[in-house]
Amino acid sequence: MTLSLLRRSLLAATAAICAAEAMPALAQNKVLLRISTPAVPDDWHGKMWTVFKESLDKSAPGEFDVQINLNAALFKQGTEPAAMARGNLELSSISAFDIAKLVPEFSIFTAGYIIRDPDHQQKVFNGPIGEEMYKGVAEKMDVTILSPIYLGTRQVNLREARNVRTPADLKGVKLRMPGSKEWLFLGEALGATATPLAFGEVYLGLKTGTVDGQDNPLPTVRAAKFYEVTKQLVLTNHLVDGIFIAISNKSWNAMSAAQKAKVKAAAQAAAAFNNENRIKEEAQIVDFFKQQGLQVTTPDVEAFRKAVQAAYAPSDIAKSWPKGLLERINATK
Ligand code: KDO
Repeated sequence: MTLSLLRRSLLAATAAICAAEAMPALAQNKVLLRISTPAVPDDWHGKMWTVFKESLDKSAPGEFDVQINLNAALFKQGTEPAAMARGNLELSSISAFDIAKLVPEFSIFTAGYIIRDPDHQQKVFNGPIGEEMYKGVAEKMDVTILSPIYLGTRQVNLREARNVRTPADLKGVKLRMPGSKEWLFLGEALGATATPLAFGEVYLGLKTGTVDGQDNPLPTVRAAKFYEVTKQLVLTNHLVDGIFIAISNKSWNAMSAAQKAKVKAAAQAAAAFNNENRIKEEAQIVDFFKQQGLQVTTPDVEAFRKAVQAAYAPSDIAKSWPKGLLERINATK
């Protein structure tokens, strides 16, 4: 081999090594955003993560590695905050119930018949009350809330149809609730026997009769196909439910101001997508269930409201609510 040929092949080999090393380096430089949620792919808060990813792909091409894990494929429902604190997860949509475990005053948003409707919810969380409450969340949970999400208005969904006018009519009904004390309290306040079960087990629980019913917003009853294994929807409207797109502070604090702005905008785009579609679907979804052969009944909602409020008022849960917060929430217009 001549000297110049040798030099050329050496140069080529060096270039190849550099390129090979540069590739993983580039991948490593991408900000990893692992998402875990129990949401099913057909539900709006499952689909919204694609909107989040697409928004970032557009605003910051090649900067973020967004990995979406639905169906609780990465972490079990309710364990996401701990995973974020350990540094094993960057993003999730956490519930008021998840937050209340570490930030007890947040339990005010787990109580039935407090938030009036989706508009009230957005005004509360996007205004001064939200700002104050999110500060407590950041301090105690080491996560930053990027946007509230309207999960929908929760209704009771029963395996066998029965005449339900008041909470007394749910006596003895094994009502599946997610597994935490605030959820179980809500189920009992509705007059039922609250039975804890993870979201992913509800379909089978209803099918086999381990539980007599469950509660969820109607778009979720459709997306998770609970209507296939139940016969009745009781429109209790007991909880205008919210979840919150949250990011671990470890990940958030490592980002530049420009990256933070893009991630926040992506979360807001995802929220807008979810909220618009969910509200639209809720307005016309009852017909779908009727076509599926379900009975859709309206109980005495005032009787439910009174019973639920009477259950919370003297409870330990309500003891953690800051003085005047309930009145401020009620006064938010
Ligand atoms: C549920 O388990 O019933 C629930 O609706 C609770 C919510 O907080 C949220 O975890 C939701 O499930 C999942 O995202 C699945 O839709």
